[in-house]
Amino acid sequence: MILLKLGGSLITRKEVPFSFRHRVMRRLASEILPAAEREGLVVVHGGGSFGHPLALEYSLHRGLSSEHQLRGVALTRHAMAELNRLVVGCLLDAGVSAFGVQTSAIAKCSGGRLEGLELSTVRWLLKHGLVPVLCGDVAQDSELGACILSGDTLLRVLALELKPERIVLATDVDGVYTARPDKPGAELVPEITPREAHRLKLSLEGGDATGGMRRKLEELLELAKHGYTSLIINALEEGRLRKALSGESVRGTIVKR
Ligand code: IP8
Repeated sequence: MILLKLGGSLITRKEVPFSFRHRVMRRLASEILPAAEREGLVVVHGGGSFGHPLALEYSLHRGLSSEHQLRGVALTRHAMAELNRLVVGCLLDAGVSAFGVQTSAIAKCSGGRLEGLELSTVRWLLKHGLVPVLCGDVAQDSELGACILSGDTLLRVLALELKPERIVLATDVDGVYTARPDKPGAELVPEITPREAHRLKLSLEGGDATGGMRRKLEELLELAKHGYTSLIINALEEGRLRKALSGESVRGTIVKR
């Protein structure tokens, strides 16, 4: 089984609120189809310019402290439902039997940490060869009232539960860099292990409501400690996602034990 995360900055234009990259997602869907036909597949996608602007505007990543934020909770859920519908639509058009699963209906958090994930629907879909499509979402939180659950955290917990053979994070950059990728001298780090991670001088972008590349790497390093290897790739490069999903070696960052 393969676990695939489609980054929010890959499938949306991050700088333009609510702008879905239809053409990119249609191509990604056609690259995903062979993997979906060959083996089990679970897709998680991020919030991009649908979830993050609202989460930040209503400070949902800090939990609930005022009534005014309730509208933000509802609007963020609505935005993520819309993005999920668009992703699932492209996958269906490409021939993938995709099935949107509402993350906020199956996740329980506490203090911003994901504590429980009710996976019977996901297991049922996988058993019958359907492709569950989950997303980062606003979620119930027993301490904070509500929180923003990142698709990267969701990916880590799904991996520990579903034990995939392959984990691929498709983003809009080639992988983890030693400095901001647009800075002169920035180099792609081809492989990172938990042991070496603290020695690498990485300058990682935080920035959005859930911590950007830094959060991504932390979650993957945690998975590496459990023996899972994952691969971060730039899926804006045509054909790279298809190759990564079939296990071919491609440019990117491998995070492993
Ligand atoms: O983009 C965040 O998911 P991520 C989801 O995977 C929301 O961190 C609602 C902002």
